[in-house]
Amino acid sequence: MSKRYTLTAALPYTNGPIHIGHLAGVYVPADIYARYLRLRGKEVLFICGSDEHGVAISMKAKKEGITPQEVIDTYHHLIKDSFEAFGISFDYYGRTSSEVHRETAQEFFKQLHENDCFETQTTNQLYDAKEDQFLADRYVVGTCPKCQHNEAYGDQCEACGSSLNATDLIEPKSALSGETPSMKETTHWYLPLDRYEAFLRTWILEGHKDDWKTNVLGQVKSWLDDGLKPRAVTRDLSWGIPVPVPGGENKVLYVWFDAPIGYISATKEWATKTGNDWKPYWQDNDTELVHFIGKDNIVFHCIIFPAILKAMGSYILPKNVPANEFLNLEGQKLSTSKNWAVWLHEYLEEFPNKQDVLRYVLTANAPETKDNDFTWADFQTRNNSELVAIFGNFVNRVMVLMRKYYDSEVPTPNTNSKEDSEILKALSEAPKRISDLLESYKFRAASQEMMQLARMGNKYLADEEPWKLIKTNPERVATIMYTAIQLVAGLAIVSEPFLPHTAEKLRKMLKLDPTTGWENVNKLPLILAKHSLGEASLLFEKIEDGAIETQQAKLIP
Ligand code: B3M
Ligand code: ZN
Repeated sequence: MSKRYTLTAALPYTNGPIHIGHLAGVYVPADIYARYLRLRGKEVLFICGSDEHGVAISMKAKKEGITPQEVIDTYHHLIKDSFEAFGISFDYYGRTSSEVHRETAQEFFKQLHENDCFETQTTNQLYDAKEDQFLADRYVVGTCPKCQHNEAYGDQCEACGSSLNATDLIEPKSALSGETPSMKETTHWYLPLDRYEAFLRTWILEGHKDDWKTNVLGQVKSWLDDGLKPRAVTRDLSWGIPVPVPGGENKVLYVWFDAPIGYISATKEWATKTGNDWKPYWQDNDTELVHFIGKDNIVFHCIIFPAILKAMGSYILPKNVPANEFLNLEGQKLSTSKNWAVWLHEYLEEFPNKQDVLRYVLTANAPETKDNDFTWADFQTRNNSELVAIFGNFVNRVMVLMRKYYDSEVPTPNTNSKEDSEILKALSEAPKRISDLLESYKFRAASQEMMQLARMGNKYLADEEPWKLIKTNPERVATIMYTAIQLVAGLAIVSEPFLPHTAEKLRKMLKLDPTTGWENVNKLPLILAKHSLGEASLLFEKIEDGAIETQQAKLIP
């Protein structure tokens, strides 16, 4: 394992709230990984923040008749609060409207400019004369030349996922005025991606062919096989970071040039705040950089940003980019504009204190290798039949019996039976199995290993029936309950990455020594005889049909 980890999660655009698709694809897996590494005692810096530039923001402002600043202030706070509520444990949550970020992004641009890492090109671009505005990215819609979808944007077609140039669109229309644009000449800086083709091929397709996800390798390969072209890194817009070189007047940096640099500026801000040095997190070869993103961001994190980092010279490259596929909702694509979504801030109002339930459902059914579906029925089943009936039930039974038989003081065990030894062996081997899965970004399978421990505990109690033996063989019951409480303590530790709120409650209930960590689980016991346990509290509760029907009804347009 590496010395230090810099983990980044895609910076959400602050043009709207976030929904379960974001959580499932990016933030929950990133948080599981961060929490796991911290539990292993690693040095981890987990970075995110708001992506506050780009056309998405100015369009939203225009639509609502407010300023871009008002848009970003509203959503920055809403999104940040949602993340906090779900226990996404960022070490720092920045924003790309900050001064440090402007400076950092401009420094990158200036250095690349000085080192002749850019080309300039003067071309005809789509122009909306009525609005006196060049049309790029989301300012222009039209028909996708690849799949004929008629609502493709000037930067990307959401139907087929192709990345586009505004001038590629068939029958383009201005998203501002609805007019057919004219052409007007303009000059921009381009990053000549073609210069990096050989390097990218060797680094990713050869160097990472065994450890990167196949969906990521597949996209990278198809980009490289198509041949990389120079990509404009400036825009004729007013909302963004000013281009800091002569000729850059009235131009700003392309949002995808500045946004990933946001990870670095956020690290700088964190370092200043905590009295640390930011450089090792980005420039030391002993640091493992991992970008958590959704599949629509692969090209930016595997091709464009690495090309920028490489051109800068002193930066490390990502060790992995475990991009996820998309989550659908009740069989349909999540859509902000069609309001087909489960918004996190609304979920929190309707299911207060059930953050871990959603985290669990989204992990157990994560879109890791293919698009996956979230349904409210599945949400209910996972809650009622797994979290309540297996995890919660096991913990509760142990706590109740401990109190009833021993006034919550852990009994001294007698000789282990074959069954007890098997349980302890399985428990001590679980961390390794879970670690191996987590370290290969198989979070779904890892969550099921965790649940399997609770399942095993339930079966153990059902087979041993301590409630029947207590009168006739109390010595045996002491051993059973001692064994069972080890399993509960093991769950308190290994469940933390997945169910952080629950794990915290469990630790309190058990009065677990706070230094007890991942490594202790394979050096049992976790709890000694005579240890006094705390009060049991409810971990999960059943979700009734009515609550599910309310959610399903909300989705009917
Ligand atoms: N804001 C796009 C997105 O939310 C973008 C990610 C930036 S990561 C540097 O899909
Ligand atoms: Zn398309």
